[in-house]
Amino acid sequence: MITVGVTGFPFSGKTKLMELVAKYTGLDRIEDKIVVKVPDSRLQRLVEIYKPRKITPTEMEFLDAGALDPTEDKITTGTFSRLQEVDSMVIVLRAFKNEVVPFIEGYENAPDQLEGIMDMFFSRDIKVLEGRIDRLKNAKRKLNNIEEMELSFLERATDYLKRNGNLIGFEMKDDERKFIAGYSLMTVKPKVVLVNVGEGGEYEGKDEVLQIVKREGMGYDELPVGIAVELLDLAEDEREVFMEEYGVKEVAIEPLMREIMRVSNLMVFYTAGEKEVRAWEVSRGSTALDVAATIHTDIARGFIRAEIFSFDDIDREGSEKALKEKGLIRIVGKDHVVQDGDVVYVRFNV
Ligand SMILES: Nc1nc2c(ncn2[C@@H]2O[C@H](COP(=O)(O)OP(=O)(O)OP(=O)(O)O)[C@@H](O)[C@H]2O)c(=O)[nH]1
Ligand SMILES: [Mg+2]
Repeated sequence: MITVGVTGFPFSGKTKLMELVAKYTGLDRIEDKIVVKVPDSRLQRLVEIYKPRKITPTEMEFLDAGALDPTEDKITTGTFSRLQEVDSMVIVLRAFKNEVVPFIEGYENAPDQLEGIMDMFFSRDIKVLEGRIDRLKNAKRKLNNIEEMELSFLERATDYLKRNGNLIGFEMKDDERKFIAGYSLMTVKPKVVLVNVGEGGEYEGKDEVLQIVKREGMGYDELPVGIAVELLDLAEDEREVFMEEYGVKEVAIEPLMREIMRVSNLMVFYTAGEKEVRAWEVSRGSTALDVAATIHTDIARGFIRAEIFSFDDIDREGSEKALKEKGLIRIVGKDHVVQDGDVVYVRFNV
């Protein structure tokens, strides 16, 4: 299960977003951590075809990680330590009008908030990397080979980060990647920017926000979070009337979740039978063997071959039998690269 930390400036609507997530999942109160079953139309279609006894969607956990505030180091430090623990984050930017809710001075519009947050991430990461460099350099003993390797890597990474503001395009070997994972850097974590827009959906500085999003390789979504929470209480036909009136395009969190999956470089594959239809998440580019290991280590260990077909094929043909007759089920080995939406059956023996 992928975990998502919700953060942003104070009063940007982080708790409101948690309320929306809660409502969405049928919880009647807001909690700091909420697990959401990821809505999946492909999974629903497979259920129609297989009529399984059990249905298992993927899940996503949302955590309210708290505020990032350039004027309050202590609050920000607490938020960093919670963000360290999550796989990805949603950065909520405030673009709604509300006279009673104050802004932090100098951060009244969305692009300034986003640049402010990027600066906080950058400074914090430089501090983490330089702290580690100091510790290694000041060790009162001879460094072992791995530590020597780490030190030279740290110096290169810090230099690159200082020059580029992020580590996009920084070349790493596989064992260096492990170092990076250990530091839990904010600049490296997959991020989706969620602009909390007000009525009408327009906001100042959208072009700049989109530019920063592109530069930093982040995902993007916009949602009138406050209004969406209220609209979810209405019956569907009533809701549509109000959506039109308020100029609201979307009250659902699916697009946000899709963006989180995309920037996290994840895709979904399925296993399907009479017993269970299940969705699984794996990294893009995973092989049949990776997929087998996701299902069960024993299945990977005893891997013989995998039988694979695409969702689109079974969606069109309507049954596995039809796929067999048309030769649309492929038999593949360990190294075959699985695609998003593939349905996989692994043959194994233990
Ligand atoms: N008009 C309007 N008000 C909103 C919206 N979203 C949040 N608010 C209000 O703004 C205030 C702050 O919202 P929260 O969701 O508590 O913000 P937060 O980011 O959790 O704030 P902290 O946890 O204090 O950092 C509350 O009074 C909300 O009711 C919105 O979309 N529109
Ligand atoms: Mg809050």
